Amino acid sequence: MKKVEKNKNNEIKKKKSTEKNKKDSVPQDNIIKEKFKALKRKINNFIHNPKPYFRRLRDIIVNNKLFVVFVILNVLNAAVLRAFVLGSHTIFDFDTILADLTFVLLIGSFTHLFREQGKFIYMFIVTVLLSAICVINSSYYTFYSEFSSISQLSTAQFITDVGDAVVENVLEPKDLIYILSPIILLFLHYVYKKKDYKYLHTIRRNRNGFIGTICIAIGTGIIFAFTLTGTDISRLTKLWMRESVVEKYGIYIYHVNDLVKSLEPKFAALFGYDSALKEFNEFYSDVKQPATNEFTGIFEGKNILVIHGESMQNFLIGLEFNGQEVTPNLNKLAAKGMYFNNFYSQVHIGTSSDTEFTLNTSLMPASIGTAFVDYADKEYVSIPKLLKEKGYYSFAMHANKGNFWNRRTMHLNLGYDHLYAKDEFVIDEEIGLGLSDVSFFKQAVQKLKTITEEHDKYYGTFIMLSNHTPFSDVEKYGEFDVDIKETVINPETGKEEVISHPYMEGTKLGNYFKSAHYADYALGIFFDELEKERLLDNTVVIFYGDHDARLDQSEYERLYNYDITTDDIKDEDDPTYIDFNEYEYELNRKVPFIIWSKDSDMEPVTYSYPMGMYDVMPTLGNMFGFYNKYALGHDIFNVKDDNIVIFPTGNWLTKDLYYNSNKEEYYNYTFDKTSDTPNNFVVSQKMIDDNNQKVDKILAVSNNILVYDLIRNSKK
Ligand code: GP9
Ligand code: MN
Repeated sequence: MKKVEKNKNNEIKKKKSTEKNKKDSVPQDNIIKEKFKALKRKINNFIHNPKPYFRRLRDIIVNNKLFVVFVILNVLNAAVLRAFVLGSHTIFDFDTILADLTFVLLIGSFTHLFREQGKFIYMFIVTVLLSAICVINSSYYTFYSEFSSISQLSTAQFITDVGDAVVENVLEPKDLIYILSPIILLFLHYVYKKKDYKYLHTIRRNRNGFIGTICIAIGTGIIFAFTLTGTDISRLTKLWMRESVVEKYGIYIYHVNDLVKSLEPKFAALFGYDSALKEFNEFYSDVKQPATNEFTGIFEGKNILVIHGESMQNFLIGLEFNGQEVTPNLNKLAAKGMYFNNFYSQVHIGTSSDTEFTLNTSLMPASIGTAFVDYADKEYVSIPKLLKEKGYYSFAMHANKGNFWNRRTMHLNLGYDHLYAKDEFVIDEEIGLGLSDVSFFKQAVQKLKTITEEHDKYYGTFIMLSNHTPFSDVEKYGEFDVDIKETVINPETGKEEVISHPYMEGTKLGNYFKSAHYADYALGIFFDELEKERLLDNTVVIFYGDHDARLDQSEYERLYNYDITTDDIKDEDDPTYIDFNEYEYELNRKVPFIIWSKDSDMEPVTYSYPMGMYDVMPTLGNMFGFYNKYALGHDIFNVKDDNIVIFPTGNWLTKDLYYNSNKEEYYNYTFDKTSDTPNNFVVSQKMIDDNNQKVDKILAVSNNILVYDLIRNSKK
């Protein structure tokens, strides 16, 4: 059977080649004219009698069964991912389905160029890869509220280090449904194969199939292109709002685009450098050192002790269970210092390292990759460098490996004199990712004693570790009850007894409270030891939460809507039901920022100015007497309520609204949710447009500093 077919093919081939020779003798433009005529005839025929064409289409579909299944499965996977991550309404987004279809058809078209089983193998490999993209993004989004990026390949080592955290905290059954696609494809391959080979249309290479599929893809691509707005195109090119790129273009095109963008830094010197430098020079041309204020120079010459509070969110402050504070020591610090309760960490995928970067440079995190890993060789103006000019010794202590987040290299580049990492600590008690915070702080104080003997002034950062997701080392955190205890009179005995309502015990959020309580306990020990060693004298303590705990929005439902009378979640119709919507969730990700000095006569004040990590450097600069011209944030005491906090996603926040640039909508977060008066807060479109422009500019200038090394290169 096979042999006969082969002979037939040879005959066909021969025939074709003689036809080709004939054609070669005809002038070229005549051939084109003929082809046009034929096409016109076909279109006319189609208009007057479309039936045979539809019949033909049906035949093509039937004869390409497995290819059709391949296309449907991969388009479906992308739609399911959107539905899970961006909301069920996105599953039927016709434009995005077209985009996915275009991509799958394009990549699938090569199937026709393979022979026999090669066709199936190609489709299978593509499906495995595309499903893997869905699995990775599904779980990655849960963890980082962001789509993954190819640039994270360079940060993969850190992801493996926190790997257990990812698996335990993130990988859920919903992340694995995409694996069904390759399984279905494999199954159908065997089912169809048993019957005949028709499912592959032909076992030969099929050039027409290849060209035909590409033509269909071009058709769907053109229809999709008609749905694009200017904003859609700009988002694709800038890639700061990955979410909106996925929502419009689908996960596959997003990843192709991301791949291209990831390669961009490598070609930076070749493309766009001149315009980036021009924009940079214009942006900084009229930047002047800001005016002085009541805080100018108040801490000049004092030691700076910075505490990097791993995953410490602001809502922990003041939170109690059964009259017990979750963070009593932090509460005390907030009560006696300058406490900023509307402060955001502005991190991107570099989490801890992004916070350290933004705090020390007042620049935004990298839009692709991370500053600490991918841009560690660029020049930055930083707190340690500026303090060095004033005679300070700068160091950081962290009981994790020194190369985690590339700290060893990047800290040096930022001007730190020394990183006391894991190798300089005795690992005598482990919690979560490594050395317990209690042991870390005890050992750190001893090191600090030596440092103060050897150096006049210091800027030291103490990076905590224990309160890191997945918060599962519960038995090591010590006792802290997160269920509700109630004292009742037993009707039978008439005696008082304590009953327990199942509130947060056993939940991820409940475990986070226990973990945070432990970290706070460690902080208490740190302060006691510092005091004992008289290391708080002439010293300013700065505390910040480095980013949120990366817990799912759904985790908060029980916290805010638990009904003690029914031991269940309140009904949404209940008047006391708290709508912890996506905006409340975003706002709740804020972290505490506290400045306190034992020997300052400053009044303790709580400030609610909108403030971001990028405002820390200018604010401290004013207090300690250093200035960074390239800072993108502001001294908070100069801008106060007029500040804007921008996020790497392009979202931003002002004193009363949070703007989601993907959805192009704002949320007024200052309205009184308990009042009956509707929230009729209105802002002008001009204000939104102006802020969007400002945010775009700041993100572009910041990212270009990293990509094109503009601080260094602008001096040339
Ligand atoms: C690792 C620690 C945690 O050393 O700082 O990093 P994170 O996972 O929070 O970015
Ligand atoms: Mn962190």
